[in-house]
Formats: sequence, structure tokens, C-alpha cells
Amino acid sequence: MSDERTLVLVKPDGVQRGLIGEVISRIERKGLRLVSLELKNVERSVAEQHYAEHAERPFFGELIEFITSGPVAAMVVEGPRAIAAFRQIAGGTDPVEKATPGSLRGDLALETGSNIVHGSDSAESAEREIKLWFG
Ligand code: RTP
Ligand code: MG
Repeated sequence: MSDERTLVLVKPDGVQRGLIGEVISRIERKGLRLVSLELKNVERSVAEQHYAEHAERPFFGELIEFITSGPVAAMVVEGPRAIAAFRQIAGGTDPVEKATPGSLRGDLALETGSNIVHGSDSAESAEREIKLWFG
């Protein structure tokens, strides 16, 4: 099977809590490869484009405030089925109701609004997001 690329973000809560290493470690232990890595201050316009699919949702304002509240670690991760594989490592969106133990969110987060990591959800999203974050 040919390799895929996915965009991973360690969100501001994960950076502030010192979890960048933990996230990278789990990516590498799974067998995925890091191909780009940059600590970035997030422009509001980038945040809004990144989460454009949620623009009409009631939590959109909070989501944008949160993701622009401090630096994020942005990375491009590569490997066979990288998109689904990282979603598995991350765990479900709600860290208590959906993420299972053993996943980043299941082990390390409590709230949906601050759930440590982002991973692209499809090949189309990955392509769009990698362009947005890395040009
Ligand atoms: P992400 O895009 O950040 O990787 O998370 P995800 O795919 O697991 O979840 P998604 O549905 O794309 O939602 C994006 C982020 O919005 C926040 N959210 N809040 N209050 C709520 O009901 C709610 N739903 C989603 C979460 O922080 C989620 O990661
Ligand atoms: Mg998403």
C-alpha cells in the first residue's frame, strides 16, 4: 500500500503541558515518520480556514479562540494509512465519552474543547491542510 501524508497539530494545551514529545513518541512508535515539524503562532485567518467546516457550529468562536491562544506544533506525518493511523493514536473527539484508553486523548485529556491534538480526517482534508500550514 502506498504511503499517505496527514497534518498533525499539537494544540496549545498540549504544547503548554509539555506533551509535544509524547505525541511525537507515539507517532514514531506506531511506525509513522515525521517529515516536517514547526512551532507556529497561529494567525486567526489560518485557524478559520483550518476549521472552515465548523464555521456555522455554535462552538466555532471558542474553537478559534482556543487554537490561536498559544503556539501549536504543526507536523506532516507520513506512512501507510497515516490518516487513519493517527486518528487511532489521537482517539475520539470527546476524551472521556469517545477516546479509548491507550489513545492520546483517552490517556491525557478531559475536555472536548482542549483535546491536545488534531489529525486530518480524510485524504482531501490532509491535502488542503498541509498546503494551508506548510505552503
Ligand atoms: P480535530 O479536527 O481538532 O482533529 O478534532 P476532531 O476531528 O476529532 O473533531 P471535529 O469534529 O473536527 O471538531 C474539531 C474540534 O472542535 C471542538 N469541538 N467541540 N463542543 C463541541 O461539541 C465540540 N465539538 C467539537 C473539539 O476541540 C474538536 O477537536
Ligand atoms: Mg476534525
